Amino acid sequence: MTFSMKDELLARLLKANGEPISGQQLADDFGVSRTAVWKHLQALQEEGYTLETVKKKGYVLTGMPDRIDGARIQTFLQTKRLGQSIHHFEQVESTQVLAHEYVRGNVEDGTVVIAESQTAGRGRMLRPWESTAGKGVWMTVILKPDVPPHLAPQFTLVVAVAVVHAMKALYPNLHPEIKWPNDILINGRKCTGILTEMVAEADRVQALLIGIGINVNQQREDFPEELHTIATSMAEQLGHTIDRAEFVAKVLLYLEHYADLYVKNGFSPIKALWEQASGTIGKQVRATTLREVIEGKAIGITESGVLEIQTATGEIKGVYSADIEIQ
Ligand code: BT5
Repeated sequence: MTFSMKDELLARLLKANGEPISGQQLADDFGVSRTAVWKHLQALQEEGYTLETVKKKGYVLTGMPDRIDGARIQTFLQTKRLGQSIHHFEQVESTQVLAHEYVRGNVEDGTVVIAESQTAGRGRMLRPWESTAGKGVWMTVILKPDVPPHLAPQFTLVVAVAVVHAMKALYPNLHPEIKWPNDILINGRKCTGILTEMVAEADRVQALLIGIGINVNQQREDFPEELHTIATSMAEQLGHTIDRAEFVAKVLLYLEHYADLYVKNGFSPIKALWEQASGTIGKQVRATTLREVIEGKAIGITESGVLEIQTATGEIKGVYSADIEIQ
């Protein structure tokens, strides 16, 4: 674990579950002075955590801000690698940009960069990604799988399967569907976008930077006008807000599981799960690629994740990258 002292202290207070812990105890456990403990507790209070002092017994955590910092995620985390190092920020330009810097600094596999808000969140082809403060999951997961670069696009499909399964595991009433290749829709509206970027050598992936943007607790009025008819959030669909930290931990759990499954057993098991969760297969679609527009029925994906569309003439066309409209 590479968490800051403040995060570790917070994790400790969270785990105490309302039981007071003395300042001396904390100082001894962390091998620092009581003054140092006190300073970190002050910093936590400045971030919106509330602490009570129980006479002669110590500190109790009585309230938390709605944040997805490392310590809060850690209390729910069940992974071996993913999220063992979390870099949390109040506001960033884009977690993708920052993740590229971390990759240059050679961080460990599974490192997560996560922010409460992004000022220049981005989608594919540098399209803007709306990242309302404190309402979503805006994160980049750095993976270092031992695979050749041409397999990178398949990870987008692995991630989509993982997010759908995490949503269903915690909220069985949600019915998310994957729209090829990188969107998750609920009731026909976009709730999640995935952006897979890569740093690679000729024959080997050095790192995948998996950008995941999930609308979690926004209400209708939180979305800008232009997204009103196309976007939705989990809370809007469920009718109540959810604990973002718990949900992030679940996404990381499923992502670790399916990424490992993919590296070990190849694309077949993912393909089957993807097809089960897909809202694209069997539908009439219109695919806009950089070169052409293809209309027809989406009939499946290939072993390498390419979408197959059967046109009116019966011809089957493979689409590697496109924007899809479901008709
Ligand atoms: C995507 O692109 O869907 C990938 C989005 C990835 C965002 C994450 S957040 C963490 C990480 N850091 C980043 O800077 N990015 C990643 P694309 O398929 O190109 O879709 C972009 C389109 O989705 C936009 O043109 C809008 O129409 C729409 N859109 C923008 N923000 C949205 C939102 N919050 N919810 C739903 N739709 C949105």
